[in-house]
Amino acid sequence: MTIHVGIIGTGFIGEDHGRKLVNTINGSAVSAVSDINLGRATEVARLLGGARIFDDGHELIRSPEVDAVLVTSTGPTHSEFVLSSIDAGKPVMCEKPLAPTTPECEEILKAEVAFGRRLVIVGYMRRYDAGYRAVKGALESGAIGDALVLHNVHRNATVGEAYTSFMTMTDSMIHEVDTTRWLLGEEITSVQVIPPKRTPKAYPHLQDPQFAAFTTESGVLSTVEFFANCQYGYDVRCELVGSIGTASMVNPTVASTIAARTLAERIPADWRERFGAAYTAELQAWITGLQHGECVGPSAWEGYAATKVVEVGVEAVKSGQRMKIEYVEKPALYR
Ligand code: NAD
Ligand code: ISE
Repeated sequence: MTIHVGIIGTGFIGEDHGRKLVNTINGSAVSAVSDINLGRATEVARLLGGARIFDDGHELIRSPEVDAVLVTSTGPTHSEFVLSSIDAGKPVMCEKPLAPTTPECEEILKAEVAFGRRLVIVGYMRRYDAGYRAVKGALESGAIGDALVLHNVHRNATVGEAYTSFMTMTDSMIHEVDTTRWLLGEEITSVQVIPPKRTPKAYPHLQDPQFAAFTTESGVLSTVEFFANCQYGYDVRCELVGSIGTASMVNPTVASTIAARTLAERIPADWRERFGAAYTAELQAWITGLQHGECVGPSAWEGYAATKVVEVGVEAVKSGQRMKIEYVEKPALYR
């Protein structure tokens, strides 16, 4: 059975996911696209082999040509399209964040609970990355003992002028929030943000790098160094320190050359290169799940929890204080 996907938002990641759904993933086709930028929608529809173009994302969701919805538009538009998909009873994969605010996420939780079964997954693709899975495997096997400290590194080569110090939390560190929760299997209970010395390579309004410390229910400390303008490439990895050992991963080498008695390793340029295989695995798991009537991927609860932490994280950026995090009660659907 082929799952016909409709994509709302045909920017960078909409196009990237669309290409995978058409060329790489087994069991999927892209039947429809929508973007407020019609020129962009037209270009991507052509690249994807002639998907139908809808002026309005809600019309795309209601179309009988669409079995499942992929929301890859900008964050503030996510909740309306996820809610509309639930209303239509259609499975929906939403890129991070589920929504930028917790009231929007809570509305999605309520709508899905009222619907009675899971339809929503959120694009936290690192859960499908080989390195992160190996670190989780080491913890679960007992090889490193009890988790004590998680060190995370997240570096982008450069960011544009529109990128703000709050976005270090809401756009970038939100991934470490999700990986911390998923690796350790616990909720985050506090966040503190400490600004290090600034790089001269950032726009003056941006605190860069940014350093955060999260604590979890059992007291594990998870630190994140996020560096938006590290210049040298895209570098994302972590080390989990346990009571009898540690598990760590490398930023995968894209290619290496040996010449003039020098070994040079090329590292990824950006998230598309670094996490290409993880995006493919995430999309394949979603599509295969749908073929079997299952909703496979991080749930709307995971989306809510990540947004909750970064919402408090933004307050922690402002205050410099350690801020406590409290959640709404977890509905039975997600337990
Ligand atoms: P982008 O700006 O390249 O693309 C967003 C697209 O959405 C644009 O083409 C825009 O015109 C369109 N859009 C905006 N409002 C719309 C609406 N109401 N209806 C239809 N289309 C609309 O951004 P991007 O980098 O592709 O990011 C998109 C989303 O994916 C963001 O939420 C971002 O956080 C997420 N993202 C995730 C990862 C990841 O690693 N998982 C990486 C990059 C981006
Ligand atoms: C981007 O939106 C992503 O999600 C990338 O994975 C992340 O590395 C980057 O910092 C974000 O801007």
